Order: sequence, then C-alpha cells, then structure tokens
Amino acid sequence: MRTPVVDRPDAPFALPNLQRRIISLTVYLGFSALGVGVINGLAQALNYAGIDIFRYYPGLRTYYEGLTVHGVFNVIILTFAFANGFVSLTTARGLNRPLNTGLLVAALVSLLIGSLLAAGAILSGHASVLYTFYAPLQAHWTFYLGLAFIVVSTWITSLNIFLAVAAWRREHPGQRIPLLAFISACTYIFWDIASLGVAVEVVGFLLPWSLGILPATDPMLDRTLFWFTGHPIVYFWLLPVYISWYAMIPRQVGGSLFSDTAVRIVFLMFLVIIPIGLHHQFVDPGISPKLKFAIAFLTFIVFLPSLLTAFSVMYALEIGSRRNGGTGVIAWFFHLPWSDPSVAAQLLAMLGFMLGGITGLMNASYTINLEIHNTTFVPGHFHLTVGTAVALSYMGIAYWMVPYFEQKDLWNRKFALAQSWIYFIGVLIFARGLISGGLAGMPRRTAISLIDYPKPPGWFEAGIMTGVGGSMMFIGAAMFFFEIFMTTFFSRRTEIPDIPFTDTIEPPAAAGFAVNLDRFRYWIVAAIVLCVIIYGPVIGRHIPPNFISPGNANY
Ligand code: HEM
Ligand SMILES: [Cu+2]
Repeated sequence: MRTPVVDRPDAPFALPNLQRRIISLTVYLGFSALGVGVINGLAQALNYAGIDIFRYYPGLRTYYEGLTVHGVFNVIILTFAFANGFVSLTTARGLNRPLNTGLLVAALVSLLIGSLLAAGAILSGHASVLYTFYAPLQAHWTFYLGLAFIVVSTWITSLNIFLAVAAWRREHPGQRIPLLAFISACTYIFWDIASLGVAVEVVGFLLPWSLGILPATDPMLDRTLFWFTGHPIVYFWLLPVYISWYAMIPRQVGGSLFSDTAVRIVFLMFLVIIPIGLHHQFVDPGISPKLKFAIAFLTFIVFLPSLLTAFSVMYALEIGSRRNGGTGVIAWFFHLPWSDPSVAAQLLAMLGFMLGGITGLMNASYTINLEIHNTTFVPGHFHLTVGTAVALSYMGIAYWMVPYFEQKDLWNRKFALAQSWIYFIGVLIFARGLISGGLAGMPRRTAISLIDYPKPPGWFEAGIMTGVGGSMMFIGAAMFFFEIFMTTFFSRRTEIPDIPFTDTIEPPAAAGFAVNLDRFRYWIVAAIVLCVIIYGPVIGRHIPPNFISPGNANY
C-alpha cells in the first residue's frame, strides 16, 4: 500500500488565492535578489580572468561593494525569501489547510523592509563588509538592522508553520504528522535554534556598537556567534531543496519514496547536529586544538544524512524510471524524464551536489583546510553546493511553481532545458577553475584583475576557466529570468489546481519507536544539550565579553 505524504491527497488544495499570491510575491522577491546577485557574479568571474568590468557598473565604488551585494543578495535574501515562500506552501499542502494570512503578510513585509535597509546600506557604500560582516569591520547600523528584520521574517514564518501544525494535531489526535508537513516544520525548528547565534551577535553587539551605544566590540566572540549560525545556515539553504528532492521529484519522475521513517530521521539529524560551526574557525586562535579535532569528527557525521539522502532519492528515482520501462544497472538513470525542465534542472543540481559534497569533505579535513583556507578553492566548492545544488534546484522548482502561482503554462520547455544545461556546464568549468586556482594558492575575495605582480603558476589557466564558466552561468541565469518573465506575462492561461507530491512505499509506523520521531520536543532538547556541551566552554571564555576593538568603519 502506498501512503501519500500529505493529508487528504484527493481533496482540493485548501490554499486561498490570496495566500497563494502572498507566497508568490515572497518567492519573487527572492528571485529579484538573485538577479542583482548574478549581475555582480559576472564581474567577479571575469575579475579572476584578469578582466576588470566593475568600472562599468554604475555607482559601484569598490570590488568589495560588488562582492557584498553578491553574497548578501544571493545567500541571505534569495535563500530566506525562497524558504519562507516555498516551505509555507509545502506546510499548507502537507496539512491541507490554509495558513494565517496576517502572518504571511507580516513575514513578507519584514523581509522587504530588511532587504531594502541592507541593500540601501550596501549600495550607498556604507556596508562593504561582505556577507560574513566580520567585526571589527563596521557597517552602517541600517545594514545590521536590515539583517535583523530579515531574520525576524523567518521567525514569523516559523510561527505560522508551527501554529498550523499544532492546529492540525489538535484535530487529528494520535495521528502521525503527514511527511511533507513534518519535514517543513523540522526545517524551521532547526533554523530557529541555529539562527540564535547571529541574532545575539547582531542585536546584542553589532547593532549597539554601530549606533555608538557600545564603544567597542569583541571580534572573537562575534566570529564565534556568527559561525554558530554560519554553518547550519547552509542547511537552511539546502533543506527546502531536500523537501523538493524527497517529496516532489519522486512524483515528477513517476516513482515513490521508499521509507517514510528514513526521511524523518534525516531531517532530525540535521536538527540535532547544529553545533559544528567551529570548523569554520580551524585557523582562529583561542579555541583548543582538541575541540577542533572533535568538531572535525562531528562534521564528518553530518555527512551521513546527506549520504542517506543521496541513497533514498536515487532509489526513488530508480523506482520511477523502472516503472516507466527503465532498465539496466546505470542505464535507468538516462531513462528518467530528462525532457521535463523542472526534473532536468534538479537532476543536474544533484549531480553538482555530489561534487560539492566531496569538496566539502575536503574542506572539513583539518589539515587540508589549513592548505585551502581563504583560497578560491572555497568559492569553487560552494558554487557547487549553494550556487548549484540549491540555486539550480530553485530554478527547477520554479518551472512548476511559477506556472502554479500564475495559473499559466511554462512558456518554452526547450528554452528552459537549455537554460539548466548551460548553467550546469558553466559551473563545472567555473568551479574547476576556482578549485585548481585555490590549490595553487590563488586567494579568494581579491581583485585579481588589479594586481601588479606576475601571476604564480596555475593562476592564469584557473582564472580563464573561472571567467569562461562564470560567463556561461550568467547566461544560464539570464535565460532563467527570461523564461520566468515570459511565463508570467505572455504565456497561455491554464488551470493548475495542485502542487506535486509523492507517496511512500513503507508507510509511517502507527506504533513503536518511530512514533517518537514526531515528538519534536525530544529532539529540540537533544539539539540544545549538544549546543551547550560544545559551545558552552568556548562562549564561556568570552563572558563577560572582552570589548577591545573600537572597530573600523570603512565608509
Ligand atoms: C552567474 C552566476 C555566478 C557567478 C558568475 C558567480 C561568481 C562568483 C565568484 C567569482 C566569486 C568569488 C569572488 C571572490 O572571492 O573574490 C563568488 C563568490 C560568492 N558567490 Fe557567486 N557566482 C554566481 C552565482 C552565485 C549564486 C547563485 C550563489 C548563491 C546562491 C552565489 C554565492 C556566492 C557567495 C556566498 C560568494 C562569497 C562572497 C564572499 O566571499 O563574501 N554565487 N561568486
Ligand atoms: Cu560549515
């Protein structure tokens, strides 16, 4: 017997049109940020090829202003907006009940205010501090306030999701939460705990410091709080995509998920293993080498849920392919519906993620980390993860979601397919360039096109690949926006009543241990305990904070 991952799969989707519209605007806000982000990406890629086109960007003062725009718009505004919109949608479908309209609007308004404040500060040259905003580099207070509003928008979204789940549970006592709603709620519970680090950093220290209320700040404490959130944030980018890979793609290829329980365990593992951000501080002073070693080990453990995902999703794909006549040990993979742009984009995103995962493991290895730290190896790695696994999946999801939002056909399927392939081939060349450059010591976050010393061996070829691949990515991204624009304004009207969702072959258990998976409070307690064990001693050394750095406002 197959079990759907949503409540009442055959009933019409109970999402009011107004809520669908608000969710769509939230997602579009994210995609607008991506548009601004990739325009700067092009100049950065060409920079590594030795070509300076920044000078033609109107109003842009420095390389770092452009790089800050790229980082903040792509990995803070785009990702948060997409998560807020998409996960609201999946929660509503999972429970088949409407959300709270007021909270949907409040989250969107908070996100919009935050984005405008941050964008205003960056684009007026008052916050060229990169998306990591390390103290003692100081930005204008409006930048930090903007970040705070952006984070608050995710908390409002959480509240909306949790209220819906709680109401559903009251109406369905003793029943398992439908899988789609479970993984949606888990994503936001995870993020609420993970975001506390950066919330304390921004509201407790950086904002008062930039306003002059605090005379100085404690940069080591700020960094530690930043990375408390900065590691798990990558899973907040990723988990909405996992929701699609687990609960939607199997359906889109005609397959089924195998095990309900395995999926719940994967999401709970992400929830519990939050506190490993110290692996971003392997080269920082003041943290014991023993702890660094322990964290390196824990980091490898967090690879486990991603491996589980790889196997579960592959199996779901294989089931789909074989149901439709796919055969062979590997040949079935080519029998998947590659002509469906939504599927193709996400399959390519998964392939990119394999390379991203492998290079991520390399980063996590303590000794290799020392070798590649702050080289272009790092952006080479994460354009395969967030820049492809996440961003290209968003595009693939958009290929069914924008038609659903607008109740229109996708404008041109072949064009959309070409879009994904160009982006994907582009990123392979681009990342190969940055990774090999990094191994040859090429630094990241550097205006290479302006250097006046001869390039060390390996940098030239690496830079050319970065420039060529990055330009292809830019073309791929531009084609995405064209496709979405044409779909929204010039495509045929049609009726799309529902969103895709899959079913599972092994149903959720009605009794036994697995029932405890739905008792979020156990897992929240486990997560908090682990955070306290690992971060307690590190943060404890900074209490009271050592406010030694008056800071440096570079504007
Ligand atoms: C047209 C597509 C893109 C191109 C050509 C591009 C290019 C680049 C390059 C060359 C860098 C390194 C700059 C440096 O270290 O000096 C970079 C950094 C970065 N990119 Fe991209 N990128 C693209 C899309 C994306 C996407 C889609 C995301 C995420 C969703 C992303 C996230 C980032 C982040 C977070 C950084 C680090 C910024 C920093 O070091 O502060 N990029 N990008
Ligand atoms: Cu990390």
